[in-house]
Amino acid sequence: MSSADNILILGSGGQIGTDLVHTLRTELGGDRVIAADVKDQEGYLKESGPFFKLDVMDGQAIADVIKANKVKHVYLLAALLSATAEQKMKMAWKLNMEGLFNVLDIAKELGGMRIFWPSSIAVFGPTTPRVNTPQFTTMEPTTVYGISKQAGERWCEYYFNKFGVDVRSIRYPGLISYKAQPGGGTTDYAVDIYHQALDKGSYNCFLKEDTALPMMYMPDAIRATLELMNADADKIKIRSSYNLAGISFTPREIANEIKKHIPEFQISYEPDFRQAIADSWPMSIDDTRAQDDWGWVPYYDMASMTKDMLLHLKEARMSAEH
Ligand code: AKB
Repeated sequence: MSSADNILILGSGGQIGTDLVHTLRTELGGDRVIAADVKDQEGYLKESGPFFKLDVMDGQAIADVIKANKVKHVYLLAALLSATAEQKMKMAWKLNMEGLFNVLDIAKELGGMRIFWPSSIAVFGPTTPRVNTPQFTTMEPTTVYGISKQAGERWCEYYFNKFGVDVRSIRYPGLISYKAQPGGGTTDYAVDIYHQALDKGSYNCFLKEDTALPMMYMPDAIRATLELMNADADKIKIRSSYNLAGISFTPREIANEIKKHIPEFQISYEPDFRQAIADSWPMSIDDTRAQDDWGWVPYYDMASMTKDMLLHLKEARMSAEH
């Protein structure tokens, strides 16, 4: 991508988008990073660079922005996550698939573009080996979200093989961040627990205490995303989506880590429908292919993530008070 070319981030108001826009605008300058979201935004996203109110279902509007702004890289982050998708089945399928088709078709038509599309550990299901889940294995997802992500992976690979679309993807684990809250996921508890620990000193978890899930701190996830997008095309051997591992932990383990900083913190457990989703997903991930192909190495463990999360959330609360 030359310095005259620009980047478009669709779904920029969400959990990943908020951090990605921030990192890219800091690195490249505000003007080159176009933020877009179906909802109008306030503050940083609008003030630090161009912003468009865009629906990913509107392929023509996306194509117009891409053509008018010399966009070469597109990050398609708009999606309904696992818990919401179970409640809004048809809408989740439509949004998660049509948005992807719109962007892949634009890339196919215009040529010379690079697309990032997020997949998820939700592509795996109850028949998948749950510990150290391999890159290539049985994949029979039982959630609406997982089915849409698995189908999306097949389409990404198809568009690469048939039409040469340079599409790249990561199977994100649960993502933990302090800038923006996630919405509608099964792994969301691992963000909320930090907020509630600071605000109330207690947390009522919707998963059982021993439910291990793959997770990752957002700075690692953003770095992985940019390393994948900036890698030479010949290094990207997998065009469906890469397994990516960070940290695996249970609600009890993260609560114990928080207690090291907030000794009075209490956790209780009241599993709901999200328990069945979590039970169908891996407990840990083997990401050897990401390590070998484009050099992936995670930095954060549970202790360093917890220290950093609490520091930033405390700072945000202090600056909100003043
Ligand atoms: C979710 O919980 O739905 C997401 C995911 C693992 O993709 N965070």
